[in-house]
Formats: sequence, structure tokens, C-alpha cells
Amino acid sequence: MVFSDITSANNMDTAQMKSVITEVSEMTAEINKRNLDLETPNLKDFQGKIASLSLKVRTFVGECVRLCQPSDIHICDGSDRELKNLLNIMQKAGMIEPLPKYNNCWLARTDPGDVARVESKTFIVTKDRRETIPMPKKGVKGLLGNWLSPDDLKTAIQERFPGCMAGRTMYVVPYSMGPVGSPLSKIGIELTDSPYVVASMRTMTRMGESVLEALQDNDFVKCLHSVGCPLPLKKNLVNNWPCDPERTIVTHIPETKEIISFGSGYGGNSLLGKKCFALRIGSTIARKEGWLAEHMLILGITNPKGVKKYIAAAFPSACGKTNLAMMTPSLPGYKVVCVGDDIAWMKFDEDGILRAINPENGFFGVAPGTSMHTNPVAMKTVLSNTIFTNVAKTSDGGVFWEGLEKETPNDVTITSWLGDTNWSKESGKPAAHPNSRFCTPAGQCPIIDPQWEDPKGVPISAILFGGRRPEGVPLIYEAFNWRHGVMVGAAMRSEATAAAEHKAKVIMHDPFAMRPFFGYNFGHYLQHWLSMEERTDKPLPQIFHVNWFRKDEKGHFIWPGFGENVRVLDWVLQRIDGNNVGEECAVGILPKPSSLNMEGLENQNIDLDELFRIPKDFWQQEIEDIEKYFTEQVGDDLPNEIAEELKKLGKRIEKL
Ligand code: GTP
Ligand code: SPV
Ligand code: MN
Repeated sequence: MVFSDITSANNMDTAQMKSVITEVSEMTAEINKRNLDLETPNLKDFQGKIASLSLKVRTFVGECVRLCQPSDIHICDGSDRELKNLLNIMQKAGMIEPLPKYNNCWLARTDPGDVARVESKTFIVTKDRRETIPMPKKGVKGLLGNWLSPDDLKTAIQERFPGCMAGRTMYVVPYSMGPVGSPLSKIGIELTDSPYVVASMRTMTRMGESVLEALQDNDFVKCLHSVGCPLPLKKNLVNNWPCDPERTIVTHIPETKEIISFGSGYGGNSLLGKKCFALRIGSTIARKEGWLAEHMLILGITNPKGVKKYIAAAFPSACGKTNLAMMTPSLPGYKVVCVGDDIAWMKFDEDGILRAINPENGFFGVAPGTSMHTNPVAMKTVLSNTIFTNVAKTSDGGVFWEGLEKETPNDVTITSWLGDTNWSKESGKPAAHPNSRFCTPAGQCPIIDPQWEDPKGVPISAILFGGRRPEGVPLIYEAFNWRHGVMVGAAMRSEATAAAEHKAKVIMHDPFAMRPFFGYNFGHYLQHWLSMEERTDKPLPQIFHVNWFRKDEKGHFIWPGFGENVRVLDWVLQRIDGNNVGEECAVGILPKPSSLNMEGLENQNIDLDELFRIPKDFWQQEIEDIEKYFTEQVGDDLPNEIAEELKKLGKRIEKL
């Protein structure tokens, strides 16, 4: 309702008038009135174009046109012709260039100031701060999300949006998270002035005409995005990439299901269906409706006996979700299929079984480290219809990034993501940005699960939590029960990565891999997870914690990872099957000696003792850190059950 019609703003009932949103609408109305007096584009010129839209969509578009003052408007139909046009526009503007080595693949190089999610500029707007974030201890900076008051949102919008699309086209992007028409799916409409966002949303979501048909007169998540560079430009663009990093802001209003983002054209800041909708707004809807919106991959795995199970796994950004979701198992007889690589919406069906859908339609995957050796499936997926962003290119029209050295012909020259045309390793700088990405259709994945678009979702048997833990954390352990598992998720930590603006290598708390993506108070989120036990009389998925990233004293990974991770999944399957392959230890249930299938790895000198060692001093420190984090960051909002579980862990560690 930030965008609600000026006239209808005067007709609201008292309850509504009291809500957060009313204040915001009034503000918008003010801005709009003012803008109408300015050089407002003639909405009448656009009437014909928006005539076929539902009243609700038309109202939303009308509001935003008045506010942003675009020079044209385009309703996206999702057709091939439309995409061709967009690519053409971007190529002419110098935003993308073709990669002739592949089929319909493109390279975008951004302003180096706009390369990742900006967590510090991402906000949830609620009247009451406590709804959004737990009250941190006095004098401590809250790390579980950023809150913005409705008043401050008003100001932020006022300072940025009036006239922000001048000279540009406003694209109306209708999209569905989840297969169009599925009862589990939800619809959003993103208004954006970035053709790059439109082309990417076409891959990452189901986008276009069919969505408007499915929407009819219903409500939708309202998303407004602008790169914040009205024409004529006030200063020159860098790499022809419009953005305004100094004034970037990404805001969410759960109460009215609105997302307003300004200043960045990149990834999670601008493809608003992904983190903003599917996780932040999604988690608030899920809480109300009794389900879970999580930062999780979904994979299907069939063992040599032909038994197929589905596993969901939450790892923080750049910690291995895409790789696990598409893994090529090294053990003979195993088959892995991919349902999704980043987000899972999980709901109980009428029989009480937890089922998951992948609300996305594509992969926005980390490029560096991806190769025929580590992830051949991803390499095959990206050979056509892919937009690469901030990777390096080769003189034969292909792509390059760290990890592709062995697969790149020797006689080509490499142009780095920064445009250094004669890049070499000796420069000491990476060829591709560490957060460079491919944006590619999920349907092209050679191991996409035939069930991946099943409107009912797939039944989840196990949930994995994990992160980058160079020290102390074993390759795998299982939680004793659901409640213990929720504590394990809450206690997750991981080395920072380039996916956001953090300094790498610091071990950060990242509960449930959701720290940047909670749409509401983390304490309430924990309560919601704990409540799952009461929502079904069927067994819940078993919970595990994995760590592919333990290192030796020289800093080398001691587990080969990637396709070899199937050995860990094999143990998970055995546990799901009820096999007697686990033994209780202080942190949870560990594999019994020799229950982890190591066939074929005999020559690799893998130090299993080290992989599973539970150092007492490390864990004492770990528990102390987690306790401090819970006390300082979650305080009164921490459910007792979680505090109790942590105490129990402490007692078990004492006995080591
Ligand atoms: P987001 O898209 O940011 O959410 O990342 P993600 O969780 O999907 O991570 P991804 O699978 O893209 O992996 C990130 C980086 O970790 C890549 O450089 C991978 O090569 C590397 N990686 C993934 N799996 C493993 C593993 O099992 N072992 C090791 N050593 N590295 C891995
Ligand atoms: C992540 O950071 O977890 C991503 C990339 O998947 S982004 O879309 O930028 O959020
Ligand atoms: Mn992700």
C-alpha cells in the first residue's frame, strides 16, 4: 500500500489507518501529488498499454509511474522475441557482450562498486522493531538483520524515488515463484528500469503472460526496483552499468508484502523474487501459514538398491549448495538429481509429510571453482542461454574464472572482469570476481529431477546444516532429535565469503544459513521451527550437520569434497533407513568406525580420525561463543528449549 491509489488512501477504515502502511501511503500520496505538478509523464499515454491489466496491477503500476516518471512502459510477456529485444538493447548500451563460443550466452560486467548483496543496506520495515529483530544486549550491535521504521522508509523513498526512472523504460515483470498455478506458488510483480533484471528474472522465475492469467484479480507481492540513474545522467557510468552504490537500499514491508529496492542492479539486491521475496517476505508468510521458507538446496538421491530419497540442505552463501545439488556421485550405483540449488519452500501435505518445492526457475550460481572436475553438471548447464556476470573472458569467445585453468586452451588471452585485456595469474589479482555468477535455466540442467516441477513438491527425509569450518567440526554428525537439530541450526557458523560485503575468512554466526534473509525476529523463527513437532504426527526429517571444509595445519582441505560427498549422503541414507551405523558422542551421532563408505579412496591418505575428531578445548570455546551470541543477540527472545539444548551440549563436552 505504499503504492496505493491516492484516492483510495482517503477511504480506508480506522484499523487500516492505524497500520504502518497507512502512514507510508499518505507519504506516497504526498510525493505523488507533488510529482503530478511536476513534469509528470502523461499517464494517459500509457493507458492503452496497461488497459489489459487487472485493477490491482494497474493501480500499482499507475502509482509507481507517477512516482518514478519513466519515459515508457513495457509489460513483459516472457516471449523469446522480447528477450531478444532486451539483449539487443543491453548490447547497444554496452552492458553485455556476446560469448560466441557458446549458444546465446552473454557476459555482463558491472560497476565494480556493485558486485554483491549489500547486507548493511538491507532492511525489514515494521512498526515495532522487536517484530523484525531480537533486542540485542545494551551496547551491542544487533547482527540479526536491520530494522527500519515506517517513517524512515518514507524518508528513504522520498529521497530516492521521485523521478528516478526519467528517460528510462519501466518494465512490468509478472512472475511466479513456483510452477505457475501450483497451490504452493506465489505471484509477484516487479517494476524495474533495468533490462538486465528483466532478462535475469525471465530465467530465475516463471515470468510473463501466463502469470498475469493465473493472477486474475488476486493480490501479489509488490516489488519496485530502480537502478537509480535517471537520464540525463548526472555522472558517467562505470562499465555502462547503471547503479548508485552510495544510495543503495533494499527494503521489505512484510505487513503489506512490498519490496522496494534502489541503487543496485546486482543479484539478490535486484532480482527481487529471490532473497527478498522467496526468503524474507516468504519466511513471514510461512510463519503465518505454518510452513518453512529456507535457504536450502533440494536434491534427490537413489541408492544402488533403487531407493530414492530427498534431502534439503542449508549452507550459507558460497558454501556449496549448488555443488551438492548437482553432484556427480563418485560411488558406483548412486544417482543424484537436482530439484533446486538455493531456496526451498517446505509445507506439510494432508498426510503430515513435509514436502518441498523449489520456488525458482534457474540457477544464479557462483562461477569461480566451478569446473568439469568439480561440477561437470553445472558446466554442461551453462553452455547455452546463460548470462555470466563479472567473469573473465577468453580471446576465443569463452569464459574464464579461477578453477578453469586446466580446461582453458593455452593459446588464448584472458580479459579479466575488470577489463584488463592481457590478464595473467602473475598479476596477483583474480581474473573473475570471487562473487561472479552464471544465471542459467534450471530446465537445462542434465540431472534436473523429473519431479522438480511437481506442484505437490517432493517429500523431505533429511535436512543438512553446514558451513565452512576449517577447525574442530566433524565431517558429519546427526542431531539426537528435532529439538537438538533446531539448536544445531541456530548455532551454525561459517567463514565469511564474497557473496556479501564481508571480509572473508572471519568465522561468522549464520544461523540456519538465514542470517541475511530472516524476514522476522530470529527468536520467533526458532519458536516456529520448534513448533513443527506439533504440526504433524508423522516423523519429521532427520537433521544432520556437515562440514566439507576442515583443514590441516598447512591450510589444505582434508576432505576431497564435491562428488566424494556422496559418501556422506550414503551414511545419511543409512541413518534414514534405521541402520545401526551411528554412535552417540558429545556433539551428536557420529558414524561408527568403518560405516562411512571409503571404497576407492584408499590411496588418498584421508585422515578419518582428524575428520571426526572432537577437540574438547575447541568445543568449549565454541559453546562459549554461541552462548554469548545467543545472550547478546537473541536475549529474551531465545526459546528456553534452545538454551537447554546448548546447556546439555556443554555438559556432554565437559565429560570428554
Ligand atoms: P550461493 O549461490 O552463494 O548460495 O552459494 P552456494 O552455497 O550454492 O555455493 P556453491 O556450490 O556455488 O560453492 C561455492 C564455492 O565453494 C565454489 O567455489 C565451490 O567450488 C566450492 N565448493 C563447493 N562444494 C565444495 C566441496 O565439497 N569442497 C570444497 N573444498 N569446495 C567446495
Ligand atoms: C546468495 O548470496 O546466497 C546468492 C546470490 O544466492 S544472491 O542472489 O546475490 O543473493
Ligand atoms: Mn544462495
